[in-house]
Amino acid sequence: MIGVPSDTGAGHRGATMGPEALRVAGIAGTLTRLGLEVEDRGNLFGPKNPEQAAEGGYRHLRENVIWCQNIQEAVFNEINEGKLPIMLGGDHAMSIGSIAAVARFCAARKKNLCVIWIDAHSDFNTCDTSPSGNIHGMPVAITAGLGPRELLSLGHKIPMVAPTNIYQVGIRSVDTAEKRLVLEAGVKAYDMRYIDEIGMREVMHNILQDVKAKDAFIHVSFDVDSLDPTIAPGVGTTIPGGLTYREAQLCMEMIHDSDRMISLDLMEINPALDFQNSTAKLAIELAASLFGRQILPPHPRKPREE
Ligand SMILES: [Mn+2]
Repeated sequence: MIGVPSDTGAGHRGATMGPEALRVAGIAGTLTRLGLEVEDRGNLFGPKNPEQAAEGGYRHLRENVIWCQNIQEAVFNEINEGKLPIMLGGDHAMSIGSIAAVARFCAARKKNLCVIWIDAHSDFNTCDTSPSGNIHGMPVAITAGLGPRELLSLGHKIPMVAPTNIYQVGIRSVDTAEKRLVLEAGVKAYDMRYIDEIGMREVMHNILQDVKAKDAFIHVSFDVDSLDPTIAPGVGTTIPGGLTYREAQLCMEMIHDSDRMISLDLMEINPALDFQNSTAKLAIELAASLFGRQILPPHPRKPREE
């Protein structure tokens, strides 16, 4: 576990407290009880939030670059030693750093990488489409090759990940100009209507079949704002109509069953907006499923085929 106490990419302050909220809610104990060996590397250091307005279309570009460089280095070192890095966020711009590291790792091993991006937002803005300039609305575009040179160059190549290897789950808020970019890039976005109509099981089945066909590793980038705000109030950008508790659990359980996850981001937990740390606690419940916690052992008539 690598704590990343940054909110330099966000519009609201407070995600800086996310890593500690996850620790206080007991993430290490929960994972240890699943039989995992857990090491907490503490928090990375990075620039403070200068609370400046956007410059040239970006807020805090320089600060975000430094944070993401530090993350890239730390995550790469861990994954290269055979560990499974978990980034405790922190705002979602920080995933540019973790994905840069994981993509580099996969490229060196000639393995494909797929990213499962669980989020209310597409996070596919550029400086031309973003209404705010907040970089946490841009990380998918940047990993897919659209964005400022300073952040693109953190990757081993441009794009870090082929857009068609990015799968989004839970989407329900896409800015007007951003929609065209998402469609043009070929990102596989499963929005809430899609989930409503065909169900989480079918969505995840489709995604994981695709990943299997590519024989890829999976990086999971989980923004807690994907969850319905009634169960996850502690986020800066609540959007109604999000994933239910069971939809989110099934998503995580199925990713675990694929046995392909090599790294995880737990992002955008904002204790300043939370109620009794409930959002961090919920994130840990979901992380437990990602790491194999099961309600019961697989049923003999299991509907859990790959
Ligand atoms: Mn996000």
